[in-house]
Amino acid sequence: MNYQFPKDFIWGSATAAIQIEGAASEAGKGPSIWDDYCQQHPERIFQQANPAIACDHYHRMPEDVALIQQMAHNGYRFSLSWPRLLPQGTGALNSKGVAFYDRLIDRLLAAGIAPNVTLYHWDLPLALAQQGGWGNRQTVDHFVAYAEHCFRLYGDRVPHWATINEPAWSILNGYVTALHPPCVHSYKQAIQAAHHMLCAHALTIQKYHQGDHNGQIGIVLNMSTVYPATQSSQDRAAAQLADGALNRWFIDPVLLGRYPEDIWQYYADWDLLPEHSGEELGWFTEDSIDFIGVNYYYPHYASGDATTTQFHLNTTGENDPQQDCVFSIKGAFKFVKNPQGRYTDWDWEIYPEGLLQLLQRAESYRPGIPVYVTENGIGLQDQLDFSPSLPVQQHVDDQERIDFVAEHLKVIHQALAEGVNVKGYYMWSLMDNFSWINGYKKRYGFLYIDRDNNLQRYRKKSSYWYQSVIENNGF
Ligand code: BGP
Repeated sequence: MNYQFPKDFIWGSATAAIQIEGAASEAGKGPSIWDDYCQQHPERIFQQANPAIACDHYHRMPEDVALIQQMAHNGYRFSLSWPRLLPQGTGALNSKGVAFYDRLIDRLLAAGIAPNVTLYHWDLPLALAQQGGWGNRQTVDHFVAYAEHCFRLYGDRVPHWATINEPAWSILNGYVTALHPPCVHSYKQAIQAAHHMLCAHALTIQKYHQGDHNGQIGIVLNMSTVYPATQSSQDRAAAQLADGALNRWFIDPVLLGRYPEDIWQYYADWDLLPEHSGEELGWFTEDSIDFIGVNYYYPHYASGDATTTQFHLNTTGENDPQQDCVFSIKGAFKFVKNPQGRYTDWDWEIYPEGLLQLLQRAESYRPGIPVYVTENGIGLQDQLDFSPSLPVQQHVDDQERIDFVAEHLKVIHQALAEGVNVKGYYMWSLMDNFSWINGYKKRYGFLYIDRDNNLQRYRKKSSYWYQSVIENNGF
């Protein structure tokens, strides 16, 4: 069968500033919470990697844009580094940071590549983190002021903006599992910080629309599908709770203008409701966002049999059952594996149908809303192979990535056929990058980054395949 896509479909890939830029303390950039965390706690990052150099994209940007162009992308999603633009998170702009993104946007546009810009992909300025970060109500105002700078500087050239990348995942790891900075274990603080993030989102959307810009603005959510582990009433209730806490608590305010009632009541019973949430809910108006970005990697299976609180992420890629991911909140829910599932070496299930259901869900929230798949990809242990018998296209043979992307594009095609307004696909990621606590071993890119040889870029087999998909607008 042939999978043809709409004529204006955006084909791209995605990155995030802290994961690729490097130049962490150069050219006036201030430290972010991640720079600091990796310096203070190298033992918590696989093989003690840190984002100080990352892919050195800050210095190699022209080469990288040329590669994106070679790969025929018509879109590219990246994030602005808040501490590169505002080293203290607030105050005076850093002119070198401003100029860097000016050059990047101009180069992309000159190459016919539409920028899709995320304002916040987790690199909170350290100065703000030290004042309480997202737990502090003032961070909301600082974020909105930062966003206004960005709209004024780049608003005339950027067609798509996203406020925040995956608020749920960022709050969950920062304040519940404590696997990401600020490494807090507190449901109360998690829900307060999430509320502040959502307020920052809502106020930023208002500012953008008041500014009468030509582009569109949305948010990027990781609406991971949650299934009950079994059909028992206990597991079904667990799935409802997990879906409410991880998905609906974020989607409902953004798309419906209110928090979900069942989870509101659950948090009220545990005295977890965020301060000021009543008066601020009016900010989440129903017509607030212009599009929704969805990131999808794998689904969840919830069980109600959660007798301990425990969290673990497989960061080694050893495919070792001892290393399996663990997520369990005592008395609430735990996630379990799908016994029939196909899993990557990092214990992430490959399940394209989950993406289909997620796209259908976005449509059911607001029929016709434009949806972009803003991230979808697979971490692999790709290898360079320069055997003379191999053509250049096969120096990194990542057939598994081709299969993964093709399977997911097929379900996007199906969603389109069902009438979901999917407007584009950004593969995660343009290049192998700093994969948070997984360090550099988990490779996601179309471009292989040779960390043993001056960060040389090599196109992987998947990048040639994806180029042909783009050139044919299908496969
Ligand atoms: C998403 C993040 C990305 C990216 C991806 C893969 O949640 O938005 O920044 O890193 O996950 O995750 P990881 O690198 O942890 O494997």
